[in-house]
Amino acid sequence: MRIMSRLMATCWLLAGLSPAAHADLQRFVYDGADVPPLPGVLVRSEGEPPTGNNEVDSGYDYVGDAYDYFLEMFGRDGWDDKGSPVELTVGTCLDYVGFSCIGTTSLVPLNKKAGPLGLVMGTLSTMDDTLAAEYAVGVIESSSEMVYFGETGAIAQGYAFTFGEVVDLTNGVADVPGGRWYFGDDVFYGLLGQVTGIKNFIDPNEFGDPAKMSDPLFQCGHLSEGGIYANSSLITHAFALTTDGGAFNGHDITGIGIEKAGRIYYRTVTELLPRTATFLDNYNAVQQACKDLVGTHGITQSDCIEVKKALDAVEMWMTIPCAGACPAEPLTSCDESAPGKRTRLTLIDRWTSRDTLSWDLETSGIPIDDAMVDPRFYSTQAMCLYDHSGPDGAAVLKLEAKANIQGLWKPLAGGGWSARYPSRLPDGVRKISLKNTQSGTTRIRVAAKGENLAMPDLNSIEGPLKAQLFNTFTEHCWSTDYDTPVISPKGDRLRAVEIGN
Ligand SMILES: [Ca+2]
Ligand SMILES: [Ca+2]
Ligand SMILES: [Ca+2]
Repeated sequence: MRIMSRLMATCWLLAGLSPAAHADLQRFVYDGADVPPLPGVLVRSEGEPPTGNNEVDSGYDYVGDAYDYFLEMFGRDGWDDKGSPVELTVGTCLDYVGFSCIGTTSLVPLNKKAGPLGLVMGTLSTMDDTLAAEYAVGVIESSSEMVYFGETGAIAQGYAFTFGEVVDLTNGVADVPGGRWYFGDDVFYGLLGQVTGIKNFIDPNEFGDPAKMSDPLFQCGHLSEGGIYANSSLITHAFALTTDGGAFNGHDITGIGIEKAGRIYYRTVTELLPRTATFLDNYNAVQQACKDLVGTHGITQSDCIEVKKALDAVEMWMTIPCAGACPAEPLTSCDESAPGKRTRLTLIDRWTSRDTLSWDLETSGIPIDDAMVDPRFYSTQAMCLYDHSGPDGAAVLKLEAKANIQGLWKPLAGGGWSARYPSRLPDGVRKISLKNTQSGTTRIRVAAKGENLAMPDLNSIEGPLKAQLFNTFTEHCWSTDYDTPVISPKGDRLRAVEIGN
């Protein structure tokens, strides 16, 4: 029936009250004290009077607030725009997913087929921003295909946080003084009597989150849940700067207000972002969304200039700084071609969209699952080519192609991993596989193509060529030295073959 799709594991608490009038909304609130199993005991259905239980009643109201925001601003018919109901479980311990009583989660129906959106709020964690963020997960999942891993996951999570706080700031339910742009603020004010939360949109560093792409706090390598939450602050920071304005990183931004900003970001996340969105895609898509909306709802060309400034301020255009860059010097002690096995490297330098790299290697090195860990959660593979065109024949990195979108990796039946990438990904990697063969060897294949593949001038290649694949997490590598690469007379094709010894 449902799958757990999101976990927002943090702690928060307490509640307020909000008005309610929601024509087609169907809410079912459950007391989760005795769960599992979900959803718990039904305690309040749509249209029924308050129960007197503060969490039940405020949760009921906050679902209404989230619903109303998306309805009133965008005409959205419920979380999935198909009028499907919302089942809210409050006051539960989420132990069934392995953590405590203080997380929240959103349960989107399997395959996003029509059905209730399940929102599960840990004990005392039912607040307007946290609940609206989980509701926004349903909105995002039902209207975009974004994978929830790595860079794309951080973007998706950033939008969920953003709309959680937008609902909080616009629902008419007063927040703690000074709580603007704090996520989870009501919870902690209740607990500690001071303004804090788990995220600060306008000052991400307060909670150890990066404020811009080049921030040392940007999380690399382990781009799993933790990295997704931290790096999502690029989205939330840009949104806060767009809304309120401010000076950051050399940019002076004039705020355009929360309504316009919300409209632009909503269009971006529901209409424009691709399945494997990068921060660069988001940089372009947010600006496109603004352009699309000029002339509506008071949005102007000059608003779009401020929107762009906020994106520039957080360096949204950059390639993530941790995408498994090739080392400046080639690695040593890599697995090499097995005796008698042929290994091939082909480079084609045509007009940009036809640039091609292909490399294969069969090695009797360590089994693949010892050489790398689950790439859906950890690491990047970087394909690196070095020649010897440096001073005194020193090695120079000539080509780098990274396979760094975790969500696209799939385990192979016989052990190992493969990933197929759509076109236009950074660095142009299209297909990569690392698998165990039946004869006990490991076969590596990398294929890259297209305008994003940074093909070097083949005529500039000097000396033996070294091809390496590098795993950024385990630092394991596979390598071949091609002593005699052959370059075509026109300089548009390089072929190199070696046989392992
Ligand atoms: Ca609040
Ligand atoms: Ca509020
Ligand atoms: Ca808040």
